[in-house]
Amino acid sequence: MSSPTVGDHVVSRLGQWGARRFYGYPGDGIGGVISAVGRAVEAGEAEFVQVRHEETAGFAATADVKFGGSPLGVAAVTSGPGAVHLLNGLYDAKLDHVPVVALVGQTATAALGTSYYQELDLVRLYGDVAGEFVFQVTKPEQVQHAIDRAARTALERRTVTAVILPSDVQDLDAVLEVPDAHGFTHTSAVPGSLPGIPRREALEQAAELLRSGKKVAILAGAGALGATAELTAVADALGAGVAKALLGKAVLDDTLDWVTGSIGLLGTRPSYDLMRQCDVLLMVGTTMPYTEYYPAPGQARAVQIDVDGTRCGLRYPTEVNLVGDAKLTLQALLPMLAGAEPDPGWRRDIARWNTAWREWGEERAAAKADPVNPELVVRGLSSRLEDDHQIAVDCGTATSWFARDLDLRPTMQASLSGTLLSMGGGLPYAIAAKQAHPDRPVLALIGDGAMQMNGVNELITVAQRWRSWSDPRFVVVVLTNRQLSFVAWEARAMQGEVPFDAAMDVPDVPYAGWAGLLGLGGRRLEDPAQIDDVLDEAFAAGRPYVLDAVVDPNVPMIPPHVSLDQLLGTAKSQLKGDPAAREIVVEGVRETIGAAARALGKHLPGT
Ligand SMILES: Cc1ncc(C[n+]2csc(CCOP(=O)(O)OP(=O)(O)O)c2C)c(N)n1
Ligand SMILES: [Mg+2]
Repeated sequence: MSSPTVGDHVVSRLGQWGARRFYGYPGDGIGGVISAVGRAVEAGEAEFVQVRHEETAGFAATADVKFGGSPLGVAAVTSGPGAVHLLNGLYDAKLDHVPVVALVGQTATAALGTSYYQELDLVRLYGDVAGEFVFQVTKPEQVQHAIDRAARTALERRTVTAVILPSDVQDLDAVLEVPDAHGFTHTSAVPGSLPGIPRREALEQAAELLRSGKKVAILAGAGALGATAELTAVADALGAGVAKALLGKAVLDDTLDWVTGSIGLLGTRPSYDLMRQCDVLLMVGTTMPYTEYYPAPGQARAVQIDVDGTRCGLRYPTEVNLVGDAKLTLQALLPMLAGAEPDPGWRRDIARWNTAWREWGEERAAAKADPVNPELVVRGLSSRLEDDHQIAVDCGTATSWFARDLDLRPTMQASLSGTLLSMGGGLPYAIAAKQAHPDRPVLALIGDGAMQMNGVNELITVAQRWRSWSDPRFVVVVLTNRQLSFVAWEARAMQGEVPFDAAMDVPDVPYAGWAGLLGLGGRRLEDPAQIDDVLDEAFAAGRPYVLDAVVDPNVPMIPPHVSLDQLLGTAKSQLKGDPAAREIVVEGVRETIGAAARALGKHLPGT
């Protein structure tokens, strides 16, 4: 074998960090690295997942880590346009605190600075997204420390780092042994120890505060995933109710009567009440940004657990901040909580709110719609999910129905672009979930706008790869409402505006037909009477399946606390002659206002 190149060194050193799956797209700017990945694939030491667009490589590298596949995500893309395309996917990782290393090609060193074709100032361009560490390699001796530092920084800071590689440098002979001489650095590819337990005094202070609560609320986020048993034990010891941020939705079973489900604008009314009526708040692994869904400032005494101390006290004025691993910290707290005396009526109230919310959910889903009610479709998915299902969700009304209508359990995994809230992540996430665990079934829930943004393209990747998955079950549910419905609702509710058709309407595309052309299964659902039939067919299919559900864009997304302002905004837009007004009024008076009022009635304290 010829001597290893810089590209080979990059790949093998990342392998030492456990990063062996490369999502990407080739180009001459990254040619030397791609060839090296090819050699590693041949040797059984790496995997290359070709996607259809560099942005989706970024989403998939992020999701691979979120679904527990790779410890560290890697995206490899070419210079110029490839580098620009990748950015959005990398921002998804950065905002959701996922470690990802970007390998980005660059113009050859001799041409750098000449306004060469595809030449961009990548150190500057990546200076924000990879602000913790972005480095342009110009000599083979730098590879070891560049990769070690990129990997370590990404892992320790849970962020994005970038290594930029001019094309000629990638093909130079590797320097695997850095000289033992002045000016050379020798680095380690051994990860740091994992985060641990906070100091005992801080734990005792937190325990004392938590024990003082009569009505304790817990807010659990992505950082709590994997700590189901500990979270349950602490919640039981405190008689607490638990609400979940979107990225932490799988941590506790949605059907437990002390779990109020999702929180925030897309969340549940019981989560809102839980926060607004508690006297003590425990936040675990979350910085859920919608501050109006926390207790009012001054209402509750609060403790926060987070691996990153810089995120403590960011959303609520906490009194004790425990910096440590969620599972270990909860474990350490548990014995200190003995003697807590929660109000016995608190969990009863929570259970009652949950019952009322569930009844309302059933009413909403059963409401007549044209042609199919999206909530009915999503509710139909719940009963069909397997214990080991992996669920990927896109940004749109799908996010709302996922938050409210899909019942998850801790054996499942679910994720989305949670903080960047980018459209177009759903299918790349679903593909990454399969690459992470090819033996587990996958469900993707995607709006038609998002499907048109990245989904129709990435379905090609599904067609390209599915035969390599040991379990081929991969159901894509497209919510075809021929509209960017989420933003149409935002325009109505937040601005009191009439949605502007030319901006909001999206073309009708036969997604199931497209799946058929690609050799995948699929069917369009237009008749609500066929929901069960089509769902059964989709979940039993022995190959990926696109369920193209034609749903009503006018089924209202009602915020959990139905603010009067928002209802008035909706009414104002209708008065201005919203073309959907007639349907919204027909459905809306009965559903939006009628059902909201019924639910509110059931929730009023003391009723
Ligand atoms: C990349 C990107 N562009 C625009 C938005 C703003 N946005 C949020 S939801 C949404 C509509 C999504 O439409 P669709 O996928 O059809 O789902 P629907 O809401 O209709 O169910 C838009 C445009 C975004 N979040 N991300
Ligand atoms: Mg839509």
